[in-house]
Amino acid sequence: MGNSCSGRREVRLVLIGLDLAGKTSVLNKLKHGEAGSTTPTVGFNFETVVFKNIDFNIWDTGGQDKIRDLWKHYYEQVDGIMFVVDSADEGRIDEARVALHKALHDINLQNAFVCIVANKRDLEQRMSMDSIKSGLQLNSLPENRKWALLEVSALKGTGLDEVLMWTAKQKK
Ligand SMILES: Nc1nc2c(ncn2[C@@H]2O[C@H](COP(=O)(O)OP(=O)(O)OP(=O)(O)O)[C@@H](O)[C@H]2O)c(=O)[nH]1
Ligand SMILES: [Mg+2]
Repeated sequence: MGNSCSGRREVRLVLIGLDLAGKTSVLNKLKHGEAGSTTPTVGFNFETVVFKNIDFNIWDTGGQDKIRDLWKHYYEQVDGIMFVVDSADEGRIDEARVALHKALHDINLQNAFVCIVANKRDLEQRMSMDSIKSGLQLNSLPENRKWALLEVSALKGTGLDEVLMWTAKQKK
């Protein structure tokens, strides 16, 4: 209500994905224009990123195996998730798939949209987008799930505007 009165829109998002995927780097790049140097996230980070007059309220979680269980505490309060994948980590694409599908089965994410963010596209050893799509079994997502697979580089900043614009479109 407050949003419509002030003419401002809000999109609430949570960044999830395996450790080292680049979640914090994505958030840093969006907020500060630099991916910067990061350390593994243990608690969480929160930033409001303003883009095209929309407030993107973004939580960044830790992806290490032992703390992935914490992701679910954010699900109830978000409109959608950004699942970040390291495009160059073919060895862990199966692990990423399991984590993604587990999240999407959570009761609190049944109406959430999911933006799968293929990060580190600047790296030469990146997987093809088709391999990522099949590795994550995105074709098996149910018809009613709003999803997109988008390529970015948090390091270079490429593709990030498209990610924000896509999420804003789903919120409408
Ligand atoms: N080449 C390249 N490296 C990146 C990119 N994004 C992140 N990295 C590197 O990947 C490593 C992990 O980045 P983080 O942002 O800390 O990863 P994270 O997903 O937040 O990791 P956790 O907090 O442990 O879950 C760091 O060394 C980053 O510099 C990218 O777009 N390109
Ligand atoms: Mg992090």
